[in-house]
Amino acid sequence: MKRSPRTVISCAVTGSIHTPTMSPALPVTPREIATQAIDAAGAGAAILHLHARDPLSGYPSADPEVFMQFVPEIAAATDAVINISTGGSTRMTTEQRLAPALRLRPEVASLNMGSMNFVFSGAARKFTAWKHDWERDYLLGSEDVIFANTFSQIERTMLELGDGCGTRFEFECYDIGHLYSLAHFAERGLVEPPFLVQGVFGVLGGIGSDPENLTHMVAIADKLFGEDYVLSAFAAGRAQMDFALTSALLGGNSRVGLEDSLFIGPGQLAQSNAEQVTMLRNALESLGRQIATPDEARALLGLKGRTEVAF
Ligand code: KMH
Ligand code: ZN
Repeated sequence: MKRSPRTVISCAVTGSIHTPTMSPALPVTPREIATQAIDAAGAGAAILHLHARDPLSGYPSADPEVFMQFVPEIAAATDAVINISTGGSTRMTTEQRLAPALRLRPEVASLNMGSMNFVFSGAARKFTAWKHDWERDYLLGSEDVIFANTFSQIERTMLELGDGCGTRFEFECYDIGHLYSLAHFAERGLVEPPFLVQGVFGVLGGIGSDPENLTHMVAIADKLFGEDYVLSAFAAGRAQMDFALTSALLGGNSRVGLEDSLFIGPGQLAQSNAEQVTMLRNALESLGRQIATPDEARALLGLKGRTEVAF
């Protein structure tokens, strides 16, 4: 592992797993996404991982024009690294998922390293009344959908977004096998180090949020990539803060955000993304760790710089 001298905190602001009824803090409109992203950067997030939503319904959106209603504002207000999702939602086509990043040409985009079940239906059984009529079926429907990330989709993303736009990737690895897939593409020369390996734990359909799985992922990544990778990790749900902290203490980096957990503690909804970033930052600093600036993240990851984007 290429150890990070100071911890790079990523914040994933809204995502496509949670729905508006599940938390009043979940940002939906461009205004809400921009405000919360800017506040998260102010709290110490060096990288902002961004999805979009339909401003009225809150349904996950891949419309580049919706992204353009908040990304330029965020970029004007912070020097944070903008990371545009190519995961979108599990209901989107490859074309839809790639469109925002191809339009915005960000410094970083996520790239999901394997097809899988990606189930987030649990919440559907916890609520009986919904703000929007799409929410319950969307959540339950995740039990009948494959999150498709074929090798040809991955290769296309590497060519069109990586080579074509100079965008580098947050490689989302939901299981140990995804590391070997990344190694395959690296061996073919389709991606260059340093690789930002984002360990994703606790997604139903992916590897579980047991700490042994994080140390095992690190052991295999060390074997496959040596100093050519930078670790980051997060867990969806209640283990979010544990994994963010553990990854940092292992010499890696951390991701938090309402995209993957709506909580700040057991049974306590977070009031904002910034609240999660602040909790993590305070915990790390209390242990003597320092937080990386956006430019330190750029240097660590070999990013192209914020003037080379299309927003
Ligand atoms: N919500 C995470 C479990 C992406 O946007 O490309 C996965 C994620 C993928 O953030
Ligand atoms: Zn995401």
